[in-house]
Parts: sequence; structure tokens; C-alpha cells
Amino acid sequence: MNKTIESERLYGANNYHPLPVVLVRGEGIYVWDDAGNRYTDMMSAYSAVSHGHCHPRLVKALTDQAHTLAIVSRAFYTDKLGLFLKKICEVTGLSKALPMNTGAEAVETALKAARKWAYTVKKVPSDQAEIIICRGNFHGRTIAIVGMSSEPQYRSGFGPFPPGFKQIPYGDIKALAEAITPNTAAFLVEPIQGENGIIVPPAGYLKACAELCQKNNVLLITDEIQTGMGRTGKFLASEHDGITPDCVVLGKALGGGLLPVSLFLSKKEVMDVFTPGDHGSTFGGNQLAAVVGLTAIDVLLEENLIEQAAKLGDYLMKRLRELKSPLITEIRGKGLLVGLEINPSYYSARELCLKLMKQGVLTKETHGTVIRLAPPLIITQEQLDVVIDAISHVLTEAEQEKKSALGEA
Ligand code: IF1
Repeated sequence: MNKTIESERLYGANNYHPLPVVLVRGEGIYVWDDAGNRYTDMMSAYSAVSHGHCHPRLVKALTDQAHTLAIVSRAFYTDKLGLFLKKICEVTGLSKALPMNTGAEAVETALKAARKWAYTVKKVPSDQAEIIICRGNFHGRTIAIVGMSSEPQYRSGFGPFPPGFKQIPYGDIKALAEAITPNTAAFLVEPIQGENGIIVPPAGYLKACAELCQKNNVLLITDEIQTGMGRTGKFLASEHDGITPDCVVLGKALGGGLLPVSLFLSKKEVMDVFTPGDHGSTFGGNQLAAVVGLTAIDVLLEENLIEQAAKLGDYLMKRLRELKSPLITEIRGKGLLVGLEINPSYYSARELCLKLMKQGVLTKETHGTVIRLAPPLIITQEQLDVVIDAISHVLTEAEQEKKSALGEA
């Protein structure tokens, strides 16, 4: 047993089932293991490493700031936070931003803001505010958030959960209309469900939700922690529907693949419900986060990574469709957030990920049957071709294995 793996298993919690590889270095789209093998990273740490590993400009911004001033808390002003908040509001079209650290913290901030807005602005009776969420959602791992989850494992053993949440099917605008009541504060939704297996809703779904929410004075909150920062070929995935939500949650790639940076963004009327002392965070909006967040946005725009994600995402989906493998039941996604649904009766997605690892491609299955293909947005077409060839190779190999197992070869 590898000593490193043994230590993680001996001293760590058994809350993940990692692939049997020990990574020691990353640069751009590549990571290396402790035996010197190089892999193309098709996971990007669940879309947190959209800029590539250890991006030089981001590392420099972080280290320069770390030598200058890092953490002072929000008890004082600093010279970087205002620049970061101004930039993200200009780029997204929202009016205000509240900085946190992890995605879950920013989602919790959104839940608190929506409820307080319901009581103070919409005049919903105290403690009666309802928030609508979708089946198959993933918004983080806190008790309130897993209380909204429809995934039994994420809830099992962690109850009781806070009330005030109503679940509807994803992609179903009629269900949303039926779920709204005079006490509805908000509808929280992912533009594409990431964890649930890269589920893309029907075209125009988000636009229809925005219209319905506006008509009923309900806040539309989009969770763009995974789909935001250019991942789907637009800065925010909601731009594909031509809408600006009332509130947006950002995280992951905002941290430039270096540290946790998240934001709750909203129109002024919502953010203004917070008064000093209502909400906060020790590290939220620290100088390192502000500088890395600002640079992460600049790099995304200056290196045209958003257009790159749109162009190469279309190319990837087209090439995958041309493989015409009987193992693939569906190819879903937008931009460089792609899911390859594998027929479980034919072959295991995890087994295919292990085969891909041997071909120098690192990714992981989600929900048992979907292989996630979400490389750093800096990947080139030539580098993508190498990955597609590896996918083609393992699918053919798996197909041959299946046929010989059935005596058909
Ligand atoms: C894990 C995947 C899971 C997210 C969306 C909020 C959060 C996430 C849309 C919370 C986080 C991460 C969490 C990580 C694996 C990964 C993930 F979808 F990306 F694959 F879990 F479903 N909203 N997603 O995707 O952000 O608090 O983690 O910073 O928990 O295993 P966080």
C-alpha cells in the first residue's frame, strides 16, 4: 500500500472514494502522480481549476499579496476588496456582492438574504417564508443545504432539517408555477445540474422561470458555482437565456484554482436587507481572496477563455457523437461542462475512468453512470484531440471485452 494513501486512510475520514492515484504536481491542464506519470485533468477539481493548475499570473497575484497584507478581517477596510466587488458587479450586471469563502457559505448567505427580504420587503409573515428548489439539486453540504437535497445519502443520518423548502422537478416550469404561494421568497436553481449528472434543462427554461418569478415577486437565485466563470461558454450560464437573475451565487473557479473564494451577488433591494452584524465570515473578502478573484476574472476575459469554452465545448460534443459507441447512452452539456452517460448494463463508468487513467486522462464518474468531462478552459483543440482519442480507445476496448465475455467476439 502506498504510504500516502495509507496515511489518508488511517488518519482521514472515509468520506471520499478517490481513484488509486497520488498527485504531486500540477501545471496548466496537466497533473503528475508520485511515479512521474502525467495526466490531462478532465475534472478541474469540479470546475474550480478553470484557469489551469498553478496559473503563473494567479500564483504571482497570490504570492505578491501574501507578502504584503493577507488577512485583517472585515473589521477594517482594505485596498483590494472594493476593486474586486466593483469588477464582479460590472461583469455580471448585479448591483451588490457579499464575499464568502466556500460555495456552501455563499448559498447559505443567499438563503438568509432571501428569507430576510421576504419578511422585510415582501412582508411574508414571520417564519413563513418558503424557498423552492429542484429535485436533483446540489448546493453544498451544510445541514440547511442537505435538508434541501433529494439525494438520500446526502441526508441520511444528518436530520432533523430546517423547514421552509419545497421541492419541484427540475426543468418543469408548470411545477414552479404550481409551487409558488404568497409566502414564496425565492426559487434557487442551477442553470445546469452539475452533481446530478450534467443535466441541461429544456431551452428557455431559465427565461421562463425569470418571467414567472418576476410576475409573482419571487427572487430568482441561480447557483452558478459550477456553471459560472465561463464554464458553459458565457460568463454566467444564465446569459444563454438572455436573463439577469435577481441573485447569483459564484464560487469554485473564482478562486483561480488556488484558494476558496465565493460570492453572493444580488440587486440592491435584496442586499440592503443586511445591516452591520447580521451576517459575516472571518476570511470572507480577505485580501488574498480579493486579489485572486480579481485576477481570475481578468485572466478569464483577457485570455478569451469564455469564447474558448464555447468553441471547444461544441467541438468536444461533436467529436464524442462521432464515436457512435454502444456504451454511450447520452452526451449532455454546454461549453466545457460535458457529461458522458454510460449504459450501466453495458459497462461501469468508474471502470472506464480507471481505464482512462491508464491512458493518461483523469476524470471521475458522477451519480454512478456519468463521466464528467470538464477540463481547464485553457485546453487547446490539439490537447482535446488526445483526450478524445483516449476516450475512443477505452470505449472500443471495453466493447471488445464485453463482446468476448458474451462470446460474441
Ligand atoms: C463535494 C460537483 C458535488 C456545487 C454547486 C454549491 C456547491 C457545489 C452547484 C458547494 C460544490 C462540489 C462539492 C464536492 C464535489 C463537487 C460536486 F458537483 F462539483 F461534482 F459535490 F456535486 N453549488 N460542488 O457544485 O460548494 O461548498 O463545495 O465550495 O462536496 O463532494 P463548496
